[in-house]
Amino acid sequence: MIFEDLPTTPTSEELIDTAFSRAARAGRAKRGAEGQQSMLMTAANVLSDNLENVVTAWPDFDAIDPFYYELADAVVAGETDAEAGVDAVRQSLSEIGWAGRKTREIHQEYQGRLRTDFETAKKHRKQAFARMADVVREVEGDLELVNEARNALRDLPDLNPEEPAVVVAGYPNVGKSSFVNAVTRARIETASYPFTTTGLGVGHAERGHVRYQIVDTPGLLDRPADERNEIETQAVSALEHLADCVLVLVDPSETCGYTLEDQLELRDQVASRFAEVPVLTVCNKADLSREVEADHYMSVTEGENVEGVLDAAVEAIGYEPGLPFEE
Ligand SMILES: Nc1nc2c(ncn2[C@@H]2O[C@H](COP(=O)(O)OP(=O)(O)O)[C@@H](O)[C@H]2O)c(=O)[nH]1
Ligand SMILES: [Mg+2]
Repeated sequence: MIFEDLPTTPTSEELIDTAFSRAARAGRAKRGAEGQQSMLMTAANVLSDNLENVVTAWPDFDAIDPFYYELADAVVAGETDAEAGVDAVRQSLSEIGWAGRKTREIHQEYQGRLRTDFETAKKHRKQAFARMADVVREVEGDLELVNEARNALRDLPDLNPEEPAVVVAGYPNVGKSSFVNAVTRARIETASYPFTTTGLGVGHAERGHVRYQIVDTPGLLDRPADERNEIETQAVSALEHLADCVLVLVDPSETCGYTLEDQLELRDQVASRFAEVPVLTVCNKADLSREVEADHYMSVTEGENVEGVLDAAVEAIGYEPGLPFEE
């Protein structure tokens, strides 16, 4: 996960405290005006280095996989007050970069004025510190936003745009989670995405030495598009980049609590949204009813054709290991 290793972002006050206390220590090692010069240089270096480190810790948003881009956009918009997720982070990073350069400029501007007697040097050094502190406080909100974004992004579950992915859609209670559980031997990693109340479930299954991600989508692809809020819609955009095949589960017994008509309408919506990849209609609860035209029929609870449905998804993806994988 490209956002996993983002370091904590310091606050303005933390940066200022660290810089000025390190400066005070450096200043004590020398006498007179030289001590003041040393303080100025130390404070400027600590501030500009730390501010620049915040910026360089982030990946280049223009270069990352579109899946991560959309995901970050949805997560950040959901977690912070910023309306445009990634744009807000970029804007803040650019402000923080500006602050880093500005502290260097202040250093340059003042260093000549400190080559004088102690009292004058001290006066100018204090002025320089006050200006540096102002600059850092000016980006206080930006540092906070970047830190919130970092906290939201670092705990995302292990979804990998490079690995083939089967996305499971369908109304609540049609058997999505039961299916994902049945085909993924390993435990499901359920991570609370900020944009779903229940969290996306991610499991893995292996076929022909290839690992497939099987993604359960409660809160996203379990309801009509017009009932999704803006952030959920963005999250669905991320899923579009991730999915290599979509299984839409329908329950013709309607014991899920939704009419078959509504379920098929959702299926049609999903099919047009995920137009680039195969979308298979899977009748689940075939032990109760098979009254629907579907690509495949299964019963998860009866263990009927469950692996067959996964095989069909794998075949539809047609992934060839060793060849560069097209989305
Ligand atoms: N009769 C029958 N019940 C099923 C089948 N698959 C799942 N269920 C039941 O349907 C309910 C909802 O399943 P769940 O996997 O939580 O659905 P989800 O909301 O789509 O994730 C549970 O009580 C399951 O035991 C099936 O093939 N046949
Ligand atoms: Mg479920």
